[in-house]
Amino acid sequence: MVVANELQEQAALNVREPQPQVRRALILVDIQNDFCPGGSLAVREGDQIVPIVNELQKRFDLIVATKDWHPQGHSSFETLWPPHCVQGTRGAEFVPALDTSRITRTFLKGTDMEVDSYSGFFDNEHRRATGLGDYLKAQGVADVVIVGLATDYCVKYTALDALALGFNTTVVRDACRGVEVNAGDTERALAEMAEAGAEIVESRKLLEQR
Ligand code: VGL
Ligand code: ZN
Repeated sequence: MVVANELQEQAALNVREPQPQVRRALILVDIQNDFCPGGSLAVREGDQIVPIVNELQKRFDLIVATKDWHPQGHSSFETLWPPHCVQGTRGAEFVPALDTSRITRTFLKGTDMEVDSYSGFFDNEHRRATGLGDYLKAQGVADVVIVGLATDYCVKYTALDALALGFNTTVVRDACRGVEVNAGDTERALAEMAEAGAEIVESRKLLEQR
């Protein structure tokens, strides 16, 4: 039968389709002006990760980024945080020193007025996906390496969701900094990520590999 033959041919073609080669991705979490010294929600030494992140990027074939991207008057500004990363403002832009030339996709989060989004994958109520998970899976990614701001919020929740989605997850400790609303939050966040299955490494370990 013509139709069946066509289906078989189609199936055979699909089998021969090249699989995506990229297996490992670097995720840059919220490396934005407002999270760096001088910004409205400044993370101490937030800017110091940038040279390390730029060096790490050279070791990756696939680099993606997230941006905290809030509408004006976002609900989190009334409760937890000062206004920050408002869409279209300078504070929401990537830090100028960050090499952005090889970022293939940027995923925006925190765009819903009422629901915040710390993770780069889902909002805090896990109602909406940003598309990051599907994108990485479509690229054949199995391993993710996470860097950025802030260790105790967006890096942490991005790492926990990455693990839940089945990615082998590494967090580069010295390529992240925490907000430390309470002293010790950063260390506790690292312990929590490790407990959930993330590997916590120093950048040196990745930069030494050839
Ligand atoms: C973040 C607090 C509020 C972060 C974002 O990127 O870690 N923290 N919005
Ligand atoms: Zn935010």
